[in-house]
Amino acid sequence: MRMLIGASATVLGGVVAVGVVGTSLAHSAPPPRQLRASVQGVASTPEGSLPHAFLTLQTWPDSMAGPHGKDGGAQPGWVTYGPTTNLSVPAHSLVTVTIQQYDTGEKITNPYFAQVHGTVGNTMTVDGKTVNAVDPAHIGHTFTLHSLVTNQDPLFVSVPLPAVADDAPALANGYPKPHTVTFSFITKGPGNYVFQCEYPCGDGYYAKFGGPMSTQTYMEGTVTVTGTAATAAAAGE
Ligand SMILES: [Cu+2]
Repeated sequence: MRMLIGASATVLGGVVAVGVVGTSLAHSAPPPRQLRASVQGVASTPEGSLPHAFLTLQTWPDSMAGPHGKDGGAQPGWVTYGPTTNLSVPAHSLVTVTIQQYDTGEKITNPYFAQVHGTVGNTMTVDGKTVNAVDPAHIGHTFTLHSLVTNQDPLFVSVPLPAVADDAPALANGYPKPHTVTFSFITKGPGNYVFQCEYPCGDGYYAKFGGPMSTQTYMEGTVTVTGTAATAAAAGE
């Protein structure tokens, strides 16, 4: 969203068909290193006592931070997830995700994605406050995790990441103070899943769903649910 919004955005905003869950995923080489959720003890959950795994991610307004290298790699102007989009979490576990959201934003096309879905309690926290939705007029990105069409256990989690104010001052790292979003979800069996952003943040591309929105390692990535709760707990991960 750091790139300027063109006049076309106003025109497109009202007419763009949304709901790109299931979109084909473009690939960009090479694949980044994998970030494995770290298991720290057990948590009591609505589904009983489960291993508790933690992940921390960021959403950046450009690619100068994150997985693409200090120079931003091939597309330094593209928005991106970080520190990688290749994620691994244990099966049959409670996974708590923290996302530091550094980007500005605007109105989300599909207000469904301004709501929290699929987390424990269908809530998340934003800067410490528990909510089940955020203002659809100020969305930076979403974290939307879903299954592919396979016979593995279904998993769907979607949380909105509120926009940072346009006039928020930059800190020493060149970025504004982020919003911190946390949420937890419970994994089922092992499988291969994908996540992507459902806020059209691909400025300069068709319907703003191209470019970083349709390229893995930017606004799309993979989530591998691995092993069983027993092995994850035994390994102390
Ligand atoms: Cu996005």
